[in-house]
Amino acid sequence: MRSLFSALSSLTLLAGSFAACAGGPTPSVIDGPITISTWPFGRFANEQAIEALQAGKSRLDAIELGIREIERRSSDGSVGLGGRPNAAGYPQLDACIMDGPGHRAGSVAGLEGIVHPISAARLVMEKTKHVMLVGEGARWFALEHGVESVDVSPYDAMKAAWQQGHRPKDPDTDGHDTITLLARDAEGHMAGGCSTSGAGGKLPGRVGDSPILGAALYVDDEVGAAGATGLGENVMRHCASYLVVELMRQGMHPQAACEEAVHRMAEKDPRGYDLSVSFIALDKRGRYGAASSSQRFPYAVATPAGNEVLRVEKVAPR
Ligand code: SD4
Repeated sequence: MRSLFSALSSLTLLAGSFAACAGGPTPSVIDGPITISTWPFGRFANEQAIEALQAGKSRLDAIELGIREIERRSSDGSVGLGGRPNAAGYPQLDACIMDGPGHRAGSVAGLEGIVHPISAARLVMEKTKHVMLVGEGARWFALEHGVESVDVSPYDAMKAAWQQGHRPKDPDTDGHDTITLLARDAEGHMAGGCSTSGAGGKLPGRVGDSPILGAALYVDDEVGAAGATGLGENVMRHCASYLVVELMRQGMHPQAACEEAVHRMAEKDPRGYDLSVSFIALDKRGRYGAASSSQRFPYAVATPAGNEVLRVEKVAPR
């Protein structure tokens, strides 16, 4: 039984990689766990997540463990405390998590000095009657619940210097690389999460798309899940992940839904396709896809049979 599943999963991954290279849709997928995540480093998140699902852990554990791995590595430069600092020189982190069954969600924004924002977001979902906490309140809540933290007193000096006009000369407003991770468990239920230090050089207090449900992440247990990475200001104005999921609800393959979302956004925006947004999507049947407005976009897909980085070319204007 297991070997049949593995064989079919391999075929699925092979087909997926062919389809992603060719820009065409992936075929139907058999039952079983599958995870998909943004950027090449997403494979490290997938590794943790798929292992967790195979070990019988919950889909939320899989999402949290997968994203914690990227927050822990903090090496790609825009997730976790090692991520890109804001214009005042210190990191403010955003994260969210969403579970298909029960349509539950939790989110944190502008979080300072917390090592694992995704864990704080999950705690908001599971321990409060709220969906989103921001800034000092979010930090206090995370500390109260024992989420690993660092001293933020050095941030005060940075904030003070910034208020006095000593600003970093060249904020990196272009740098970004958020982790968004989507999963379907062996029972066919969906979950997702997202974590970032946000766009480099953002103004202190700026909140991007990553902690906003419907923007950088949306999960509907009847349909599937979608997530985003890229310039949050563009993603959030279009409720883009919600749009991708709704397009899948109307019958579109995840690949087609991601591409259609890019077209819709570009056709409304004076900047056209120069939006710096990328999407991943996974439907209830295990089919997946990705699309990007303005660059070749790598993403990672894993099943128990394998974990690989696929690439899609940027969407061509229609
Ligand atoms: C933001 N969407 O804060 C995030 C950044 C990002 O890939 O996704 N980078 O705008």
